[in-house]
Amino acid sequence: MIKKCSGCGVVLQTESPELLGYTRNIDRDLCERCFRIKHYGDYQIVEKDNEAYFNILKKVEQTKDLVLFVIDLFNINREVYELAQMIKNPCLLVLTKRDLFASDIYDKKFMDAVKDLPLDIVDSVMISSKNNRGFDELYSKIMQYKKTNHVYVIGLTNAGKSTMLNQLIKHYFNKECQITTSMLPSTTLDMVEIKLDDNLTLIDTPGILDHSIANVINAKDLKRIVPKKAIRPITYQIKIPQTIMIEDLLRIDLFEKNNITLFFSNQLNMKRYYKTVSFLETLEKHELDVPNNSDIVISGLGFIKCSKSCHVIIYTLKNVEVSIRKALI
Ligand SMILES: Nc1nc2c(ncn2[C@@H]2O[C@H](COP(=O)(O)OP(=O)(O)OP(=O)(O)O)[C@@H](O)[C@H]2O)c(=O)[nH]1
Ligand SMILES: [Mg+2]
Repeated sequence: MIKKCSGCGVVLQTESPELLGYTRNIDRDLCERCFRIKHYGDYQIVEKDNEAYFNILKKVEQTKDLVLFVIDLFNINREVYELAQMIKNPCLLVLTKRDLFASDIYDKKFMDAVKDLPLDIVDSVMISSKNNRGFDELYSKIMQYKKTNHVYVIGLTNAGKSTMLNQLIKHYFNKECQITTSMLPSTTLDMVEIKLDDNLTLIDTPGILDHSIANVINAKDLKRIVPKKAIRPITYQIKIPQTIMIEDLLRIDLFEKNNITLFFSNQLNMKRYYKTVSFLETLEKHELDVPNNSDIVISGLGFIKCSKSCHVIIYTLKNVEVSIRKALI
């Protein structure tokens, strides 16, 4: 009989320690990888392609079940739109990680930023799994909009899907749920079904792999990049051409008068140079023409708000998506 890991959904096996799903004892509920993440914080990166993911989306599409479309507020990028285009089911938008932004920012700003996603949006809700905010509303909206007994959770990898489900299940179904969560991408590897009662089964899915910086750096560096608390934005008045450096992760060359605001983890060091510099030129170069009141999003790392339209050159790590959107804040 096939048994799946209750942490990540992968099929358990006792044959090959080097392959996914390995456990020494098939009576256990967790694979070795989930066990090590949970008990030792020992993250193991998994190479995954999106093919298996597209098959999961096809399965979801064949149903008319409600989808909780989870969006990480810190990482609203072009790839969120790409994923949205693949979902035809009715969607309850769940904007998560609200704790990463100051509480005096109106929620409506965030809601407005995603209202044009190409989805069949039935409603939206703002949550923070870290602060346990918005869960009453989330629960009641799930109950209000679900049409069948099954509700799927979909989003980019690392969006916070599994953390949200664990919280929801703990508080509203009085069950200790043990889906594995981690700050590295590709934690959930296959569908994880949690049957709560005869009327509701919640189904976690692996996130689609995007081009976040989380895919290209190690766990130690990622710990500093991921903001731990509300970001204190830093505004620079640009009067003459200059460069702003964020450690060895990002170089921003600015040429025209402007006001720019940086939203990055406050654990990262930023430095401004008023002269020509030649740092990080082996990294990937992006030349951007940014419209006024727009953000440059460096996927997973943060974003830069530009008040006026401008030409900007960015150097950042290879395979990290750099995109432009209307200013979030
Ligand atoms: N600050 C903050 N961090 C969160 C929140 N929810 C989740 N996280 C963090 O985001 C990271 C990813 O969380 P997961 O729940 O594993 O994300 P996922 O969407 O299930 O990821 P995959 O399984 O890889 O697709 C973890 O480091 C979580 O602690 C939140 O509300 N606020
Ligand atoms: Mg997950």
